[in-house]
Amino acid sequence: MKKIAFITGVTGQDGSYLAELLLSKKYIVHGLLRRTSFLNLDRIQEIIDRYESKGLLKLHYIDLTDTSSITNLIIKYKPHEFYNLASMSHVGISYFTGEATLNINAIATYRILESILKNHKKCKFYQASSSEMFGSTPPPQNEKSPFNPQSPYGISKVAAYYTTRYFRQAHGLFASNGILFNHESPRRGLNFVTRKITHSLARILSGYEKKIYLGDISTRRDWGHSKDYVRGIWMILQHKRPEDFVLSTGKNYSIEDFVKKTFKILGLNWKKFVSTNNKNFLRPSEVRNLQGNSNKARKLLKWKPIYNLDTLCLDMLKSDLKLYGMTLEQAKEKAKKISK
Ligand code: NAP
Ligand code: F7E
Repeated sequence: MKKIAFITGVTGQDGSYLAELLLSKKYIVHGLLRRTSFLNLDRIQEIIDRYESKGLLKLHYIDLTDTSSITNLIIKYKPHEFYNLASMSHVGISYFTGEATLNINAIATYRILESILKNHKKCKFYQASSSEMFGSTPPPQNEKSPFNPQSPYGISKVAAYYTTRYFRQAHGLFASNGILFNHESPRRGLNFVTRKITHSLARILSGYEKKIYLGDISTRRDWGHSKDYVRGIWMILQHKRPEDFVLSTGKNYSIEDFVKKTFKILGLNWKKFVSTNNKNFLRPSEVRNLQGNSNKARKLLKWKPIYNLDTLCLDMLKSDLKLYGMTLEQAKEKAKKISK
């Protein structure tokens, strides 16, 4: 019998890669999405075209503030695995929408787990926890490091993390947290710093923009590739016991390092095109330094990332250049002209 997986956040970066991975492993995937005034299916259009008519991919509208919209689907389809990836995932925006962030990221996790407990206790549950929970705790951070969240987003993820542990410890659910450090890809949202840099650079070369306006570029992150991380997410639910795992590369770089690497690919002097400390992108409190220790996942799950920061940067830049009709070679030629 084919396994059935539910994915909230299937239209997002990780949800779309995870859906592809599970379909390649012969799962039946149910993508749970919210209603939007403008259909937002770009990241999953390819798998819709390939799998929906065969009944292997099914999409359902839900609302994370509406428990019965989720419960009805759990009762009807009895999933083997439930991946809770939906969230208000932008840390900077969470300072302006704290209450909604807690509702969607934390309370919805409680709603889903309570529904699983009442209706389908055998279902395994994955919670998309985040390195933002460590906040100001100095690196390296692992599963035992204390949480010191610095934003409504971080607070919401800590609450969801403990909710997941509570349903595991008190009620015996197979419920696991993946504590994932930053991971990016060509499918990353345009207002996260890495994608903003690669996408704006492609626009500069195409003549649509002159400069990239950034906030604090001295903060440091441990960046991996989403494709590597969704493989780890799946492995976490295949482990023999429900447990919490950090997924990270173990390397850390500043935002400035990411800018330099990206501009270097095209031989451009970044200082001419980047303006920093723009107040629109400064946060009331910052997470300054994240570097994960993922030894537990590497040992118990045999997970390890394939991409490093250079291959990640190149993948993202090439994809954004392609959006503007350019190959890497053509972009290098344009770069020579604009740097004169
Ligand atoms: P993403 O690209 O921003 O995707 C978020 C998904 O959540 C989208 O499908 C979005 O739907 C959905 N969503 C947001 N608000 C919702 C609501 N009110 N109701 C229903 N769906 C809603 O994020 P991601 O990078 O794939 O991250 C996946 C998960 O991992 C998130 O929970 C994130 O917080 C967590 N995480 C991410 C990272 C990272 O570095 N990427 C690291 C650690 C943890 P729309 O498409 O309609 O907006
Ligand atoms: O910021 C600085 C910013 O928004 C990274 C989410 O996936 O990872 C992500 O959260 C750093 C911060 O990601 C700009 O202040 C400078 O120090 O790309 P980001 P994030 O906040 O680390 C964690 C693990 C998650 O769980 C989240 O869901 O870059 N920065 N200038 C900027 N950031 C943005 N967005 N835009 C700027 O112009």
